[in-house]
Amino acid sequence: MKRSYGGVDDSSRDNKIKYARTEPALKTRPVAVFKGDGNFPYFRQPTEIGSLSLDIKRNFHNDRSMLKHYVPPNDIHKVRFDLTKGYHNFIEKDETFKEYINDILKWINCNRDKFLLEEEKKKSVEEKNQIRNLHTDFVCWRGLLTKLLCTPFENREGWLIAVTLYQGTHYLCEFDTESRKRQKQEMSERQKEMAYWGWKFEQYVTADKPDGLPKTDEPVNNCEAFCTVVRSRLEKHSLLFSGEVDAIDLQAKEPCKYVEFKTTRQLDSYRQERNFIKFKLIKWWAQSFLVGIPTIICGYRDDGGVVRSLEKIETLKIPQRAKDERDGWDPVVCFNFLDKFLSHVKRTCTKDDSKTVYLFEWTPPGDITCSLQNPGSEFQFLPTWYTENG
Ligand code: 0WD
Ligand code: CA
Repeated sequence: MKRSYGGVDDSSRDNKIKYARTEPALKTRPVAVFKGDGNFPYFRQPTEIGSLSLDIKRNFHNDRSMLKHYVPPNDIHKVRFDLTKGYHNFIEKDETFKEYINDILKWINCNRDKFLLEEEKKKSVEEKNQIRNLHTDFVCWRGLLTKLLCTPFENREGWLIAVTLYQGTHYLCEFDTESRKRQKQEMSERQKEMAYWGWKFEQYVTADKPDGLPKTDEPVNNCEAFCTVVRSRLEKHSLLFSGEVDAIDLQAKEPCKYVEFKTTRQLDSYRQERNFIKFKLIKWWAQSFLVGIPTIICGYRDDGGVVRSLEKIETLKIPQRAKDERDGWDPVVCFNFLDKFLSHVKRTCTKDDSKTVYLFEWTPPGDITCSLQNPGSEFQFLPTWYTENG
């Protein structure tokens, strides 16, 4: 029999049921709540357990093929990088195709052995292939954790995070908020050009090989990517996440030789520097700190998109600059908040089912709410190729 979806009494159309159980909404303000005893919560140094590459067609490879090498200019204080160059040949990633966390799941499927416990490693190949438990509490992209860390100090952009508990692991996946969708649609030509500047900057300072030279006459693309996969722990929460890494600097003295590239407008006044520290450096710090990247290479540009100088910023020295500012941000608050949020997720998402989605929503400066989505909702993100063998 054909089902009617038009009838007024068909309640199954309403996929979204407000989560009305005992878990109250999680507060994000006042930030003093997340000061705790003032000490940093336990955060284990992230360790790289693998990596993945995405080629120009965004196809997954379980390797380091897309890793780039940092090629510093002769004089970092005096450069001339025209970031608008080649804008009309930009090969842009298809943003309409949503990738969810599929590439991380592909990496997990290629690296099941890395999740086995010591006693499980002794079992037969057949038995080992049956083991789906990752012995990991959370799996997500690093960008999602960056957003969570910045939440206590963020006043503009909210977020939408879908969570599915599957075989003991909480998988987290970000979705665009309505406001973000609107912003993307309404981007002006100037904004699109400025978004290109960041990608072009990377091309000016990288090569495919350690002794290679930058090829700045070739088209820039934002499809290729190299991502590190790391394991870490925050208090009671074991984490596996992956983040894009811009390049490696084989000359670096630090044990982690990865570097992050950023561009920003040159700072001309104290007010500009203050805003840079308050609103931009928090994001730069959170992003690089999460995967243990010690160095950020910052390109200072003018309004015409020409970089005139570079600066090496040490990730670990960033928080002190924030503390020196009047009502700056505090890394202790960021990490305590993340710990509290992950505990809240564990308390709230209790049904272990690959098709059940808990949707967490946040609009600053409000509370974090959660709604339970029924199977088949637009927020369901674990693919059957990942779940059907388990
Ligand atoms: O939730 C996320 N962050 C998702 C990321 C959801 C689904 C896919 N991805 C992809 C990104 O496109 C990227 O290739 O995963 C890869 C890395 O994720 P991430 O490291 O967790 O992302 P994030 O830390 O937010 O951004 C790191 C870099 C960006 O560098 P800048 O300097 O701009 O922070 O990843 C790149 C970009 O280089 N990136 C993107 N590249 C193409 N299209 C995009 C995008 N939409 N977003 C970030
Ligand atoms: Ca970057």
